[in-house]
Amino acid sequence: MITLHHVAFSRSFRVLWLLEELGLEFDVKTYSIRDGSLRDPAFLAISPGGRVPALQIDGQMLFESGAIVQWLCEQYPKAGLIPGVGAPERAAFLEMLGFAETMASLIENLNLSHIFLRDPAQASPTVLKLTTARLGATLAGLEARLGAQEYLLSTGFSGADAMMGFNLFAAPYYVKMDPFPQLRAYGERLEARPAFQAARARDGEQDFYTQDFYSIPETT
Ligand SMILES: N[C@@H](CCC(=O)N[C@@H](CS)C(=O)NCC(=O)O)C(=O)O
Repeated sequence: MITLHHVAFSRSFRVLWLLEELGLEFDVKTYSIRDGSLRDPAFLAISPGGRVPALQIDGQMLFESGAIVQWLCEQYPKAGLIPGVGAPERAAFLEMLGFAETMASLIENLNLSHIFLRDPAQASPTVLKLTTARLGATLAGLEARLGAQEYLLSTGFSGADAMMGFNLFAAPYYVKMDPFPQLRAYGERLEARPAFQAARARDGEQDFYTQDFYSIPETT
């Protein structure tokens, strides 16, 4: 019995998608980010920071998307979604798990400032500008790193793509993707995967972004 604790269009999508890639059967328990349910003591007992994803599997409860992605890929080695210890691209896989969170933490800060602050006008335009530039720099770095490669690893699709891929669907709310043609093509490649489509069908509708793009407010 596998249960994913999930918020629509959040980092728990990474695990939802990976579970589909692995062809596993699982239940999804969906939460709202706004109604306090992630701060309920019952949920905090599952995920101490009150964050999703959390995954109940084989009698264990796991949290942190990077750890869950690595654990699942290692638990189901026949799927070939992780280079083994000593394999040439093992380090690149681990780097990409971490880099995905470097990028996601910038998106999270922008979400907090633009969307979740009670009065978004209170957000510092200087900090917004800096955070947006830092997000753009991570995208530029990823664009250069990916080059003409189809997926993050030269060996093909891996758990690192499920980890990173989610960011590419959230970053465009804050950064124009025109300067990143490789990332746009990569995002389309990811979206075309049957497991991605199956995960999208189970994801649910996000209820926090109300605009297609959030600009940095003008400083006076
Ligand atoms: N590093 C954690 C971050 C998880 C995280 O912050 N998830 C967000 C959704 S994207 C969340 O649960 N936010 C709820 C909150 O901050 O209250 C991971 O990768 O699992």
